[in-house]
Amino acid sequence: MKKRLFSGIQPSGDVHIGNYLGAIKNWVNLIDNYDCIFCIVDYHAITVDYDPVDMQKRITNAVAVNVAAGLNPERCIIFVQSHVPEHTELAWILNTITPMGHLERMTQFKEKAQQHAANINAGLFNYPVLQSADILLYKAEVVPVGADQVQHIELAREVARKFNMCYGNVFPEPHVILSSAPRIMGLDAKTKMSKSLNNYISLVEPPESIWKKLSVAVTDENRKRRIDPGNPEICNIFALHKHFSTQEQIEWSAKGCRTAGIGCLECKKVLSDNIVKELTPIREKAEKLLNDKDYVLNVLQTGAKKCREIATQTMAEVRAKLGLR
Ligand code: AQP
Repeated sequence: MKKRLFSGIQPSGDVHIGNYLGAIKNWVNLIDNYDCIFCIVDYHAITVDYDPVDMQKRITNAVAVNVAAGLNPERCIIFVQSHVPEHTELAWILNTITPMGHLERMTQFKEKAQQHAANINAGLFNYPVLQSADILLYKAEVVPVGADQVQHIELAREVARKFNMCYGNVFPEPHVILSSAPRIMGLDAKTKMSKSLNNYISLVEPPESIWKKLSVAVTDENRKRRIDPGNPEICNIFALHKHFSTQEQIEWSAKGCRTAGIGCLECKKVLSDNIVKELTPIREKAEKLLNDKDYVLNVLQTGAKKCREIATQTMAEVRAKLGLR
């Protein structure tokens, strides 16, 4: 039997190349070796201010883009978190064994609390408990995520251990799988590329917009003039070259930067062309899927049905251990 894999993505905005390189590409590579479940985590996305009018469109887009990027629903489960009520039921139970101190240490909570100072709600604080429930509900053993989520998965491991210790063995302790690009920086080169910060290239970004964004993206800030040599190792454009360009182009870019043999714009143009080449089939496929009105609906209905079967079984076990029936 294959080990179970679980991972999620928030419908909190445009899926971007950080999500793609840090998570989605890895998911696609792992799909044959694991029993995979991928979740659009809408309950997580409502922990910050958002417009309810946009939510269903964001969910549909997230599904279409993920499928277009290679998550074939014939070979994995794709579903929406709120379609399976057991997620919140298990989260409540796990809340009762999760120490507040552990949640107070979570870096994402501290960052999001700063970013959303006018709405620091209990859901934002408890986000990692719901995430633990998402994973443990399916007894997933592996969780491929970007570096920003590692602390949350470690918490899920602790929560699983504590539950098993207090009430008896139910949950495996999940392990993180990182991609080769666990932290893609935004085009500002200062913060992680994020849906909620306007510092990204979306997976369905049109070619002219990719170039427009890249042409003003931050490079090695010490390289002020075309004739100044730069340091590729601290240049975010070079970091992106490593994921989209050929070995020859990567070497050309590093050498050209160090010797001032090429300008930043020239270097960005090659990167832009490569990103366009990789993203165009994804954008075109996503558009095609979105034109089929029932496609996403069917994928999500099938996914939710399969997930509910697993979730019902786990919750029966959990309730029995807790003496709740
Ligand atoms: N910049 C990134 N580099 C590498 N991996 C990343 N991931 C996110 N940003 C990067 C990984 O993508 C998966 C899905 O992320 P998410 O939607 O659950 O939420 P997030 O990590 O909070 O992503 P965003 O884009 O930053 O969303 P907002 O702005 O809404 O908070 C995860 O595996 C994540 O690690």
